[in-house]
Amino acid sequence: MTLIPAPVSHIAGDGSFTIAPETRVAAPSAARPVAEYLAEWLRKSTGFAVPVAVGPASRGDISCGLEPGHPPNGYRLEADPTGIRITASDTAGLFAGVQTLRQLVPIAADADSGWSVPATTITDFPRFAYRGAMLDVARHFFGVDDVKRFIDAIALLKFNVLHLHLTDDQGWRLEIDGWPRLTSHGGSTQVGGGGGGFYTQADYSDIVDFARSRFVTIVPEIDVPGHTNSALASYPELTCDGQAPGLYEGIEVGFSSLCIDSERTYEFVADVLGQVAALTPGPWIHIGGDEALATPADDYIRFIDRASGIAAATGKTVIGWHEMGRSAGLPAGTIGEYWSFTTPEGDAADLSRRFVDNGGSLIMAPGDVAYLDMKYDASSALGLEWAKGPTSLEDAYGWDPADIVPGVEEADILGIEGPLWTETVTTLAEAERMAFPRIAALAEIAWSPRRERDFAGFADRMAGLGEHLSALGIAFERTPNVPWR
Ligand code: TNX
Repeated sequence: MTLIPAPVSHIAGDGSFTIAPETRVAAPSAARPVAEYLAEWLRKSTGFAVPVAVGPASRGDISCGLEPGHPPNGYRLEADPTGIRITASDTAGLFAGVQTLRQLVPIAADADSGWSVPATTITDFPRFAYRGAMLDVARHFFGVDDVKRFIDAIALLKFNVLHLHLTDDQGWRLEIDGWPRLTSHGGSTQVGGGGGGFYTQADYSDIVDFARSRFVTIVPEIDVPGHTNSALASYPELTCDGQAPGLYEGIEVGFSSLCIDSERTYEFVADVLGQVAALTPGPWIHIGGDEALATPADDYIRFIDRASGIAAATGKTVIGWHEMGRSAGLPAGTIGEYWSFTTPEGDAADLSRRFVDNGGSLIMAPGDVAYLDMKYDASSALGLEWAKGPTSLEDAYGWDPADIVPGVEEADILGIEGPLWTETVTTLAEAERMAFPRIAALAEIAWSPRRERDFAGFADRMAGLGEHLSALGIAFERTPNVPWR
C-alpha cells in the first residue's frame, strides 16, 4: 500500500473494486459537500459521470457515511468487490478518508483492470490535532489562486492548518480598514523588487472559505513588534522618532520595531488584530514575536505582555514564536511555536516549556528539519542554509517532535508545522518544489502513529505519491534515494 501519511492499520482483502461508468457516490445530506468533492475529483480523473446520491448506499457505490465511535478526524475505509465505504464520526474524518482514496485510485486506467482499487480495510486517525504548513506571503506575494492551489496540494497529505505569514519588513499583505497605507504603500514591495500585492478583506475571506471546504483552518499571523518595516514605512506615527523609514526589499531580519511606549502602537495592534480576528473563523491568531532584535529586551517583554492580552481579547487563542515565552504575562493557554533546532539552542527549550507550564501547548517547527525554505543540498538554486545547512528528505523524515524539548511530552504538543519562508521563492511552482517532497515527510510525522522511521519504505511510497503529484500538476524536487518513476 503506497499511502502517505501511512495509516494506523490496513489489512489487505481479496479482489478489488472497479470504478465504472455507472459508479455513484452516496452520502447522507450532512456529508454532501464531501461527497460532491469526491465525485468532482473522480469525474476529473476517470471522465465518468459520477452522480452524487443523497441517501442510503447501494451495491456498487462509493459511500461516505457518518456514524459515532470513530476518533476525531479518523475514518475507516473498506474496499471490496461490492463497493467502497468510508465512515467517520465527523465530516473532517470523511474528508481524510477521501484523501486516502485519492491515493488508492490509480492515476490512469489499467488496460486489464480499469480503474481498480485493491480490496482493503483501513482504520486511521491522526497523531496530532494541528498539522500545519506555513506560507510566507510577505517576502514574496502569492495571489489568491496560488494560495488555493497550495491548500489543495497540502490537503492531499491530510494537513489541516495553513498559517499565513501576512506581514513582514518587505510587505503588508492584508487590507485593514482605517489604515489604507499599510497595503497601498506597505504592500507595494517584496524581496528583490518587482512589486508586491495584498489581499483585500474579501480576498482573504475567499481564501478562508476555500480552505474550509478543504477542512483547512487558516491561522493568520501579524508579526509584531519586529518584522514591521512595511508598517513603519506606511505610518510614521508607529515609530518613536516619527520618521518613516523607506520601504525594504532585502532579506535581512531584526532591524525594525514598533515604538513600545507609544499608545498609538497599541491602538494600531488592537485595530489590526480585531479586524483579523473578525475575518478569521478559526480559533487561533498568531502574533509573531520572533527576532525582535531591534527592540530592547525589557521593552520586548512589556510589549508582548500587552499585545498578547489584546490578541486574547479578540476571543482567539494566541500563538507566538517561542521567544514570546520571555513574557511572564502571556494569557493562559497561549501556544508557542518552536523554531530552534532538533537539539535546542540557547534558551529555546526553557522558553518553550513556559507555554506548557502556562496551560498552553507547542507547535513544533524545528528549523533544521521542518523548514521548507532550506536548500535540499549545497547545489540547490533556491533556499537558505542558516538552519544547520541543507535539509534533505531524509533529514525532514528522521525526527520526532516528542524528542526535542526535555520535559515536553506528546500530550504537550499540539502538532507540527512546516514553514515555507519565501525570501528566495518567487512563484507557486518554486514554492511547491521547495515543499514537495519534504512536506510529505512532515505529513507522516504529524499524522501517523509514532513508529520506527524506515526511510527506504517511505521512499518507495514517496515514489508512488510522486506519480499522483505529477498527475495533479504539483511541482516537486526529484530528491536522491527515492525510486521516482
Ligand atoms: C527566520 S524562523 C525567521 C524568518 C525568516 C527565516 C528564513 C522565524 C520565526 N523567523 O523571519 O524568513 O528565518 O529561514
